[in-house]
Amino acid sequence: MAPSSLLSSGLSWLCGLLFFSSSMFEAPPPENLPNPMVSSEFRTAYHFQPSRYWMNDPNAPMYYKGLYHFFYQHNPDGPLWTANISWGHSVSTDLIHWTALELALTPSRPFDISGCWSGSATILPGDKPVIVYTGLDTVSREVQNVAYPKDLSDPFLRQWTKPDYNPIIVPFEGIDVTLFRDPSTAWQGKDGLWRLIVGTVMNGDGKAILYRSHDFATWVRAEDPLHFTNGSGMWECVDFVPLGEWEGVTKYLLKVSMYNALHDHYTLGTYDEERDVFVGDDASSNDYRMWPRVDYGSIYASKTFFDGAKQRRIWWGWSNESDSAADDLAKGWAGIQAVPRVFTLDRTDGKRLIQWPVEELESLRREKITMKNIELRTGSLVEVRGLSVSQADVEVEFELPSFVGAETFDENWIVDPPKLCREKGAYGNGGVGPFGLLVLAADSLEENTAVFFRVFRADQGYKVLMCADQRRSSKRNELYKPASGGFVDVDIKKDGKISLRTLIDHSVVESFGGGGRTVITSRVYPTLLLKGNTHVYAFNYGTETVKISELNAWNMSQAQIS
Ligand SMILES: *[C@@H]1O[C@H](CO)[C@@H](O)[C@H](O)[C@H]1NC(C)=O
Ligand SMILES: *[C@@H]1O[C@H](CO)[C@@H](O)[C@H](O)[C@H]1NC(C)=O
Ligand SMILES: *[C@@H]1O[C@H](CO)[C@@H](O)[C@H](O)[C@H]1NC(C)=O
Ligand SMILES: *[C@H]1O[C@@H](CO)[C@H](O)[C@@H](O)[C@@H]1NC(C)=O
Repeated sequence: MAPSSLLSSGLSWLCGLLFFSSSMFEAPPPENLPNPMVSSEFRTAYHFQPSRYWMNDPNAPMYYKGLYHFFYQHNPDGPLWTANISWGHSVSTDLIHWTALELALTPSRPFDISGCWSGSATILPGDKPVIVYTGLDTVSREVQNVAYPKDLSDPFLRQWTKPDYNPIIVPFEGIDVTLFRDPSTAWQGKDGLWRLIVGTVMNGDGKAILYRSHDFATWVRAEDPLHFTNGSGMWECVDFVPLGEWEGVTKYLLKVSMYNALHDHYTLGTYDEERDVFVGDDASSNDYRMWPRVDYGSIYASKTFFDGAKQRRIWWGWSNESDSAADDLAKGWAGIQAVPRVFTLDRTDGKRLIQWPVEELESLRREKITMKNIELRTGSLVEVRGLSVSQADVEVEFELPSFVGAETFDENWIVDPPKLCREKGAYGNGGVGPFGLLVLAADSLEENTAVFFRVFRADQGYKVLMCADQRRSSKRNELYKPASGGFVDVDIKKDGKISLRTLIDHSVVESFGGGGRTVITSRVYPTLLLKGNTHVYAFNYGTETVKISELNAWNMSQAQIS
């Protein structure tokens, strides 16, 4: 949830309207062209979105009695964010095809009358789900509430009851009552007490405030937060979960949505159950600027849940539009979810998160297109033929036979990979790379989204930069078209190769580099989509030859997301 930034985007929409109306007096447009954004071509085919209107944060995902439940922040009255948000609700048997149900939570009681904001689900013993969510009360304080299913025999869990004893947690002395939200899934300690965390900020330091309860109704604040970092600003949508075992120790993931930058970051460590605190693996856990991002593109307010059916941890994340509020009003919808991803601990050294689309997504793949042993000399541009669609899944492995021409890395670049992507770009001036894919590309390449790698020689080994450059993604200038990027934590010299998987879905380009070590999601609106054909190309504009050992690509079917 990101109220003030959303409000300010509403404001810029107003300014846009004013500007537009005054300029109309001087130069009336020659014809009444419809807004191109209203085209259904920009709606997604296999990424989750409601049939219409606004969506933001994923809420309370869970697996219950054979069904996956997905809730989301939703404005049921329009395509813009408003304070009095409700919870949309859909169910699925496979995380791909969804059935929409009625709203699960709507503002209705004094403790949530101004909005039902984000929250999480916990499955209590006896297979009883409970939701804890943030309500905006009559004076817009952020308080935490519980809701229980009205009828446990209904597998769809259509109706939810809010007990009269709500709220269960209210803002405490010393914090801003409007910066205290997004309760996590609860977990039970060895002492039998339930625990959950809520995000806040105190004197500029982001904190995950810990609460304990014996009955899920009465909650007591712990003296110390589970974790905090100096100077990070407000923490939203905190997620604290076991990720996997490494050398007999359970590694925990702490994910925070950093409200100042509107980016999701994470750090890994262990859980000291005696002191009830998170202990970072190294000093970087205490410096939020060192935390890797979950996704280096347009993703925010993400959340995981444990899938008991397949014993895996699944992640959901919101991807907002890169157009304007005026465009959203015209097209009548805004916001999608990234493809659900499986979260695992890197099995090579236990040091990082690995993300990969749920295997169920592969059920949408159609006939396979394969290319093998293709040499990409400098300047090569090779089309992936048979993939002239806006719905595709492309997996490619690049082999790097030589590192001789690698550019020298300047250590100052480490802090700002997007800047490096912007300055170096996709189309030349390389050594080892730039190489990668141009997707949603026009014949003439005047529109394309470039997803690529560049390899640099640093003092200690090589650095791999992964970028998704949206700057040429659309001819429309008024769109948000950043170059996004992050480093890929791999030993590229030892591996001698690197993989890239890119999911293309109309207005989404979601890319997994180095087997899911670095992920970038972009929202793009190519005007050529409205004319039909789009292409996928593999390219290499570095001086060193790169080889595609194998490329597999599929057209993707449409998922049913009603
Ligand atoms: C809040 O929601 C109600 C019901 O959906 C709607 O009628 C009303 O206009 C909304 N108010 C605001 C301030 O958005
Ligand atoms: C955070 O800041 C406080 C006060 O400036 C300081 O005492 C403390 O050591 C800092 N903590 C970390 C983890 O940097
Ligand atoms: C993928 O879809 C496009 C457009 O419908 C079609 O032209 C192409 O033949 C399909 N490719 C394969 C491999 O089926
Ligand atoms: C998504 O939209 C872009 C372009 O308007 C903004 O720059 C981002 O801040 C915004 N992200 C969120 C989480 O609202």
